Amino acid sequence: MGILEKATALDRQGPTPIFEQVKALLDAAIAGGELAPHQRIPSERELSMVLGASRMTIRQALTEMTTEGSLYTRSGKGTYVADRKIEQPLQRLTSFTEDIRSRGFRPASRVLEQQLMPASLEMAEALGIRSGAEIVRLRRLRLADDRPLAIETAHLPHAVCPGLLGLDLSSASLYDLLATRYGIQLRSAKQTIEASQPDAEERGLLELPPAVPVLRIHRLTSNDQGRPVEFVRAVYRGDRFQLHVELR
Ligand code: 16G
Repeated sequence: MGILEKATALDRQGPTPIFEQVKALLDAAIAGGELAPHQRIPSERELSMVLGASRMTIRQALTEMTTEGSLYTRSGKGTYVADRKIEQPLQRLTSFTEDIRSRGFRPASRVLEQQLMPASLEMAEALGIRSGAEIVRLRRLRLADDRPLAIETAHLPHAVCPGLLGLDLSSASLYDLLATRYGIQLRSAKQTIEASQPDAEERGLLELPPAVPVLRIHRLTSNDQGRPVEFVRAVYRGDRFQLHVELR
């Protein structure tokens, strides 16, 4: 049964506010695939008529869903279903490839830059190597189902992964290569996350609609002996990415 035939599903006597019930109906239609990403949803007027709720109630539901990121509006054109968000679990150390696959998307990368270079003072301090020591710098645009999601710039001491740049980094997972080629067991990471505005290049690469912010994530990842192995600066699309953590 479609969303537009669910008028009877609203419970007018119960304790749940009507706008919450409208949200739940729309959420269920999105989760069930009846409303697909980028599909236009029925207008406020149509929803109000079919569901038998006031336009104000419908508007409240749509506004909240827009703020929460499950819908977006295009001025003068209506309200649309947003892309599903991709979650990164924060309890476990996972790779981009794992995160994307576990959400049912196909991961891929476009290598934007790869080079050997001397470690700057900042990089050397982060990685616990001497300044000027050779590091691998790998900048990749990370894609989920061919749509850009993040730009990640990783820095690794070349001594721990000699010859890394000779490998195909556009299809492989960096973490898989570190494990299988170099026997590196990544054990822990320190990560900082902040909201930010993208610069023009980032906006272009990420194909960001106007006014969408990004998450800047820095990660220092260490091996099973506690030695830093990678320092990453990443920029994730704020509208497609969610960080999840369970607090006890
Ligand atoms: C994650 C990591 C990144 C790492 C990458 C490896 C963040 C926030 N997270 O995206 O540090 O380099 O996974 O992914 O930067 P891969 O194994 O798929 O190449």
